Amino acid sequence: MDHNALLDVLDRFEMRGVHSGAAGSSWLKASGKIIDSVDPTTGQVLAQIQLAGPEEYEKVVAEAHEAFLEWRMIPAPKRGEIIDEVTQALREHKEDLGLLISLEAGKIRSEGLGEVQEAIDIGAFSVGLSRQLYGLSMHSERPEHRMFEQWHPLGAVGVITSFNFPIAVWAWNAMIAAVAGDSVVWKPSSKTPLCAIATHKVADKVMQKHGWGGLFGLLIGDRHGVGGPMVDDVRLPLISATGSTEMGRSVGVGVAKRFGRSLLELGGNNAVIVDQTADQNLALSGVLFGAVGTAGQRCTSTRRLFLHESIADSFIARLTGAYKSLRIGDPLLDSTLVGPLIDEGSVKDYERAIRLATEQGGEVLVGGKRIDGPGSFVEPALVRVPSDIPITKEETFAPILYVSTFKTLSEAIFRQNDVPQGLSSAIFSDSVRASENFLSAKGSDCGIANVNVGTSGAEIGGAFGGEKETGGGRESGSDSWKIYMRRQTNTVNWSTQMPLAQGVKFDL
Ligand code: UN1
Repeated sequence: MDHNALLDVLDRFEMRGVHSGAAGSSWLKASGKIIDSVDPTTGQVLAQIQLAGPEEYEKVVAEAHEAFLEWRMIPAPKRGEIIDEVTQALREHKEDLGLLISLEAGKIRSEGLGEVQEAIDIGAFSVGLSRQLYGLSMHSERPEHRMFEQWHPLGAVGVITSFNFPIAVWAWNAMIAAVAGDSVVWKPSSKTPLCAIATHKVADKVMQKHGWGGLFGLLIGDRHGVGGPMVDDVRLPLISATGSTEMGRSVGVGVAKRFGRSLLELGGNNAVIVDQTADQNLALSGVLFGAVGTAGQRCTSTRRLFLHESIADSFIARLTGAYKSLRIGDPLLDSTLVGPLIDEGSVKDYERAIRLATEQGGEVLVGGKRIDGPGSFVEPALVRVPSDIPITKEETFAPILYVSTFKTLSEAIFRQNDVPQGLSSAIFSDSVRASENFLSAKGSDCGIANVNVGTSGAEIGGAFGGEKETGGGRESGSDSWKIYMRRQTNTVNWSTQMPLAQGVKFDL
């Protein structure tokens, strides 16, 4: 597959040249600065995007708010029917959207397609959900009274997404928000603007057809023009933000100041424990995909590996062999397993972490260098560490795996939890006792804990997110929809009396 020949995907989405980064009910003339969308494989500029400025911000948010006021009164199953069509449109564009993810985010072909599939899956989930936004009913303590709760739409939802899942994480939020009766204002990463523009075009075409242009707004901009104003804007009762812990801290504090809700999905520092009973073939593939898949640029990527001392040497030998045979290169080639990092900043972060790990006593077993030539390529690194040295407590968004040994399961669990982040975790074990210990209240402290399944690649059906500096939010499946709605408790008195709760008397 010739990399350059694939650039005509940009024509299919009409994205050559300079493109505006602001869309409400129609594309707006943007007034901010112009940025480049860069192909991380070649360093070539794919297109340019003019960022949204304050005027476009105002227009898009006002339109989303107006659209919400109408959309909230459409019955949820009818909203679901429209989202069903959006999902179908994503299916029809799966190839092209997947290609674009490979071009702009550098994911290998199968992961680019997998990400679009994840967006399709959450669409299908949301359609079903549109008939299941259930509230409970309670038995009132007063005679002839009825108590129940209902879930109402919340408002326009601000969605801030990161470069590493440039389409799926928008879909996690937007599909559920839409069936819940909310509108959406999307601020994508300015590292992957084309993925956002194309996705917006696909979804918006369906929305326009039904007269709902403006329900999904798009604002590609910086912190000054878009991010900051979103955080402060009371017309956005929920801000759902994915990205670094540093970003999440400022979003969380800012939104809390105005008593808004935030849904934060921030950094992870995910570990795998392999015990002495583990099926080592399973463990090897789970660790390999977790650590080097997506070039280590998932929130869920495996960053730490704890091996039982009795199996450590043989496992490390096999893992080292696997690392040596990784095919690194153009993500569009079918044979490639590891694509580039997103940009030079990420390469620098990788180099810094390798340097610090070495200074702190780690030994690089394989990889550890940037690869010369065009593009932001590095060799996935396996670093043996003598203990939990400081660098192992940080999330570096790159393929670096810190390996160490343990003697007892409780030691391994303690060390796994002994980091500021709490997103994903896994144990490879054939022992029921060890696995259940790992999943118990005194086990993993993460939002995701797996047995014989790696740390990354979660399905959409479960709630996704984590504890501590990961931010505490849950999005995607299970009952994550509740944060996109407001709960109302209702009591109806159908008697001819006015009894008070708790037996209080207040008669004249
Ligand atoms: C992310 O990296 O922000 O579980 C999301 C996974 C994917 C989602 C990752 N389904 O790895």
